[in-house]
Order: sequence, then structure tokens, then C-alpha cells
Amino acid sequence: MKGKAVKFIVLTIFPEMFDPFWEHGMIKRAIERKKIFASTINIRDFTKDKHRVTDDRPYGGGSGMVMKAEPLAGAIRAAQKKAPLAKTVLLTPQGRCFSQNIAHEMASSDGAILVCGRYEGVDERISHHLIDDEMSIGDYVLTGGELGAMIIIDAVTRLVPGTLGSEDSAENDSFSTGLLEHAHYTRPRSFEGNDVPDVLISGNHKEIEKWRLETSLIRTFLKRRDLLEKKSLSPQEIDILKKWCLDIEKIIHDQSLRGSDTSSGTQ
Ligand code: 21W
Repeated sequence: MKGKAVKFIVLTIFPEMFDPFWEHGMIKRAIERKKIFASTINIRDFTKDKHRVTDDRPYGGGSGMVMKAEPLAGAIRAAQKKAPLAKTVLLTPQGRCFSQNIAHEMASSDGAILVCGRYEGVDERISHHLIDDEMSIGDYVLTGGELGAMIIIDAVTRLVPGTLGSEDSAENDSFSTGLLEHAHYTRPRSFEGNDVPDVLISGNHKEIEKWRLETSLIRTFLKRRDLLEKKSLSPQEIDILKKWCLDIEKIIHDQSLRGSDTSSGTQ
């Protein structure tokens, strides 16, 4: 049960951004328990000029600056020496989109060297020669790769066995079941006039499980129909959906028996 720690080495010009990140919650615990190994390398430490410059103007002109190749190459080679089996990943808006599947892959790998770009981008010769993979975290524009690296580390770490705590079950995640989670309630039983559903107080675990699956399904249908369309449904799930279907059809049928007048019918 004692796999090797997943290594994350972050290359950045802002290593201080990661200090609070390592020091809280599940990430902190995973480091303490040696489930993950985390460190930063300051790209600026691999500059050789007096002013420790990491960016320069683009060849061909234009606005914005480009991350220089030499300091980045030095930093990447230093990281690859420390973690020779880890993949070198460049965080960039042009990369393939990070996903729960990629998180699972990374959680069972040796780890990753996460290269955080700043400015308009990194010198193309870096991506061509020293990078194994390019990753984006979604279609919106950030100021650099640092938050992307944190998101990847966060999502991967909770999948490393022994970090999630007592239950240790990432299996219940919506991306594993293909459904959004059921509603959650805790004390008090009545809050500002809203009560906890009776079934959850009943102690009937079979009914509770059934209720949770039903609410999971309906929430997924209402909020994320795309997930429901992708999912392969179990016979029980199909039964639940069929029951709703019949319930809705009955309401429509009863309406039509009342005549097809357009008045609201609530008078
Ligand atoms: C943002 C660098 C935009 C370059 C056309 C011409 C890493 C990121 C980043 C950044 C540009 C990730 C432009 C999702 C992200 C990141 C900094 C391009 C604008 N368009 N995932 N010039 N989104 N972003 N510059 O931004 O480094 S992972």
C-alpha cells in the first residue's frame, strides 16, 4: 500500500505564490505523509546576466514579451535531473485541456515537471526540444501558468492513495459515477424554515441510497445534460428515469383530458 511519492517540480518566476499552497489542507497532509513530493525552482536563478532577466522582446516585433530560452532550459534540465522519470509539462493556453482522466493518469505516474510560462509565451525552441506535453486548464485567459499548475497538483493529489483521508474514495466523484452528487445536509435539522428531507432522518439506508441516486440523476439532467447523455446508465438508473417519464406523461395526459383550453387552470 506504500507507493512511491508522486513528484511535482514547479518552474516559475514566482515561487512565493506556491508557499501558501503547500502549507494548507490536503496538499500539506500529502506532503507530510510523503504521498507527494513538491518543490519549486525559480527560473530566475538560471539567468546569467547581472539583472537576472527572464523575458525579452519578440523577434519580428509586436507587443508583449517572450520568456527567454536559456534560463528556462537551465531550470528544466535541473528539474529533469531531480525527477528523471517525470514528464515535463508546459502550462499554456494552447495545450490540451486538463481533465479528470489526465488527473488519474498523473496520480499513478512518477509525477510532473510543471513549467509555468509568463508574458505572451515562451520561446518556441523550449516547447520543441524540452517539453513532453502542453496543458491548458480551460478556455479562459490567465496571466501565467502558476494557477494552472496549482489546479493540476490539487486535482492529482487528492487521487493519490492515502491522501483523501478515512473514506479514501475518489470513486464517488461525479466524474467517476458520471453523475452530479446528491444534495448534502448537516445539522441543524431546520434552518431558516427549511427542513432536511425526512428520508435522511429515517435511518432507512436502502431508501436513503435510492433517494440519493434519484436526486443525483435529476440534478444531472437539469444542470448537466451533457453528462447524462455520455453516461452508460445502469438498469436501476434507467428504471428511475422511466418512472419520471411516466409521471410526466401522466401529468400531460391528465391535462389533455381536462380539455385543451389555454386558461391557466389555477382559478
Ligand atoms: C495567456 C499566455 C494568453 C499567452 C493572441 C495574441 C497556462 C493558461 C496559461 C497567457 C496568452 C492556462 C494573445 C488556461 C491560460 C497561461 C498566460 C496569449 C494573448 N492572443 N490555461 N496574444 N488559460 N496563460 N496572449 O491562460 O500561461 S495554462
